[in-house]
Amino acid sequence: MSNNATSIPPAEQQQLHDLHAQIRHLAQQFGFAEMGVVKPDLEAAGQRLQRWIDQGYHADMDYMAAHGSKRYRAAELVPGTVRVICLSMHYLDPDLTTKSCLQDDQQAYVARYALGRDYHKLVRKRLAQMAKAIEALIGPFGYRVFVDSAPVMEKPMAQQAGLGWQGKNTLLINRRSGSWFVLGEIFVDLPLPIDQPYDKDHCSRCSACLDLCPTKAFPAPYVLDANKCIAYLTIENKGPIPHAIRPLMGNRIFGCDDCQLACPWNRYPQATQESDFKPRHGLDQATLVTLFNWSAEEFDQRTQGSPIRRAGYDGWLRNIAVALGNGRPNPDSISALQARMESSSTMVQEHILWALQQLQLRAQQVIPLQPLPLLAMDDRKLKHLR
Ligand code: B12
Ligand code: SF4
Ligand code: SF4
Repeated sequence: MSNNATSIPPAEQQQLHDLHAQIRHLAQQFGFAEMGVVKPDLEAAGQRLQRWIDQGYHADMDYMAAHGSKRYRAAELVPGTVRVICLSMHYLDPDLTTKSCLQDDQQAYVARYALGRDYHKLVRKRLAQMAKAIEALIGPFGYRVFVDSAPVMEKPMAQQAGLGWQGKNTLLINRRSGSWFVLGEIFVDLPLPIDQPYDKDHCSRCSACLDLCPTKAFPAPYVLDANKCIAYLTIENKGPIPHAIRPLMGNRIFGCDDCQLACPWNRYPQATQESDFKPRHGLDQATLVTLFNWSAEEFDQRTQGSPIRRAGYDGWLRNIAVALGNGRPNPDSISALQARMESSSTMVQEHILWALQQLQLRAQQVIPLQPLPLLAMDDRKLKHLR
């Protein structure tokens, strides 16, 4: 840790040092796994972001290009900011059966972060409580809390705060606990001592995430093309899913975790302490047909406070139709798809038709079940996954 604020009198420096220690303690109390303070300098990350956008890798996420330099200059986003407190919270429920879910073509796979309560809500609440607790220690100060709720480059910022390194899968990874966590920040006007950046990269010669991504969405290590990423296509994308990608999605209906499941740093993941991340409505065990049969009202009611709401009902049906089309041709799937045909939007109808066609071709043994690259991985490397 360094003070990096030589103009501050020594007595005040000591107070800030003590405050830093108190904030670390508060972070633990509020359920955060890691905490680090940074005076962000994201100019290099900002340049890479611009290259990424210029190459069109942000797909239709116009908001990624909309805020210019605010995304990598903290003081432009929140004037007066001199430090950012970066925090991480684990979300993986240790009771989940992930491998067996991916292996079962009749079951729905929902990204592990999205099975319970929306992390944006939970983390933002904790950040606000933590800022209030700091206020109780030192009196009023300037702050704003964010959790993917503003144009902030959260991963490079957290790397500079010492929370981990950005792996070849582009996610922030912590050497002790892997990558099953989300990030949040408190922008403050306090000249707190800063933590050391995490300058090591433990990816080394590994390329498991790149090799096992089902859609080959990484044009190069450390660079993701969202146009090909199942997480983008099932969550952010409002339009149709490209035909070439559909057969590669397996049963993933909301988000994708393969590039984390493949990562050796996730072999001993830290479990979440939050009951809010426990699966709701049996989403971890649900069949595709059950979820496809949810009415618009059921979708609305069951996704309250859940990140799944972001896909919208049409997106939800679109995604599940594709997953049904990737499975074995059984009578339940076929009749569920047929039953939805008339009442659905043109976009969903097109996906239903595609799915029915796939099932027919599979019934005629013209096309096989598509093997998932992750599940072809050496069993010894997957033995930590249930
Ligand atoms: C846009 C976005 C997406 C997009 C694009 C993802 C991406 N990699 O950019 C989509 C929809 C695909 C997505 C998917 C997911 N996301 Co997302 N997403 C974001 C968001 C909003 C912005 C990320 C961003 O700035 N992308 C722009 C690109 C340019 O940035 P970058 O990937 O960091 O790129 C860097 C590297 O390429 C690097 N680089 C380039 N060349 C080189 C070379 C070397 C040698 C090195 C070292 C680096 C390097 O420089 C770039 C800039 O630093 C953040 C929240 C936020 N506000 O930051 C969440 C966030 C990254 N997502 C998150 C999660 C959990 C996911 C999913 C796991 C969800 C899921 N299970 O489906 C997947 C994972 C997919 C993946 N492998 O990234 C978490 C990640 C937590 C973590 N441990 O890292 C975040 C931080 C949200 C949060 N608050 O916790 N996401
Ligand atoms: S989330 Fe899935 S599709 Fe996207 S990069 Fe990772 S493995 Fe590939
Ligand atoms: S799978 Fe290997 S290359 Fe990919 S992020 Fe993990 S350690 Fe790095």
